[in-house]
Amino acid sequence: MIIDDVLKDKKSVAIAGHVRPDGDCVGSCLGLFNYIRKEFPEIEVYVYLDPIPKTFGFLKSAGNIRRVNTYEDRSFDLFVSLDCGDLSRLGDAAHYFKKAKHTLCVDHHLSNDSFADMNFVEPEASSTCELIGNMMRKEAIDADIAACLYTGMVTDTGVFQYSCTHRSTMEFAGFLMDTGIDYSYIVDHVFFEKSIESLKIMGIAIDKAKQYLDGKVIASFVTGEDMKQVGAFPRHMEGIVSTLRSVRGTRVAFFLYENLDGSYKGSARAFGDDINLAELAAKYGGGGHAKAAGFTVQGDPESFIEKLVADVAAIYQEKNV
Ligand SMILES: [Mn+2]
Repeated sequence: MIIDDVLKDKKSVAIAGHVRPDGDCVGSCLGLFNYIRKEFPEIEVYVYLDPIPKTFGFLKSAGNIRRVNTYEDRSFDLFVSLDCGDLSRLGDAAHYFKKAKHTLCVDHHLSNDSFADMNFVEPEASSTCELIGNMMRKEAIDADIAACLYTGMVTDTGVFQYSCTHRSTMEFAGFLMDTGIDYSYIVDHVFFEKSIESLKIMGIAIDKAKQYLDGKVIASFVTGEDMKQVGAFPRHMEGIVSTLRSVRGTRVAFFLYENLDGSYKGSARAFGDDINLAELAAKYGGGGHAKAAGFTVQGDPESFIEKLVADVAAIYQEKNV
């Protein structure tokens, strides 16, 4: 699919991604927004996202991101949903999706149910940024667009480390490097750099971590009280589950933190192929990828962790792991 073919007869376009936008979501949305502005200046284009992490504020047009006005009764010629596995994860932007004349979904979530008119869903792809980037006319990709796309590729692949990284990923990243982006800065700024609050809440999470099933599973959680103690907010939780996963011998890591309403947001990471976390997360109303998934649960986090460990134990018993 070539994006120019989809755009050429459109007068108005809305772009949106999933709630609590991450690097791939922000990068793909802003990458496409900047591309349309450059290549199709006659199109009226808007990008709608929840407030983005400050980290991504350096990307071009980050200041142009809008919030949805659910009272506004307008119908875009095209609505592009990026990096979003289902309609509910679009949040308020679903309002414009439902009213749009045409809808396009570009995504790499395993759980994506192809909810648009046109769907380009590749669960094997490293990132939505790689997918949308490959739909663009190569010659039109300048350093501003490339920085957006590179950001999403870096964050979704853990700096080209996870198994979703393919030869095509490296080749496309190499192409983006040639546009003149400051790739060292991007990697450090969007992946490694942390706030002191992030490190402190990670310290608490690591301290509370417990191992199960002979160390194959590791899990931890932090309460709202823990977060208050170090001034941490949900945006400071990035990277904790991957750090837990890095403990030697770990096959699956779980991390939960308390939301303002008392529910818990959980994330899971797997190493190896013996478990499909997207399926496990779906059991609790969540979703994601085989090796990285998320969910939201009610109740006591410790007993929920026991449940997750029992699920993993059952899968391992069945598979003889
Ligand atoms: Mn993604």
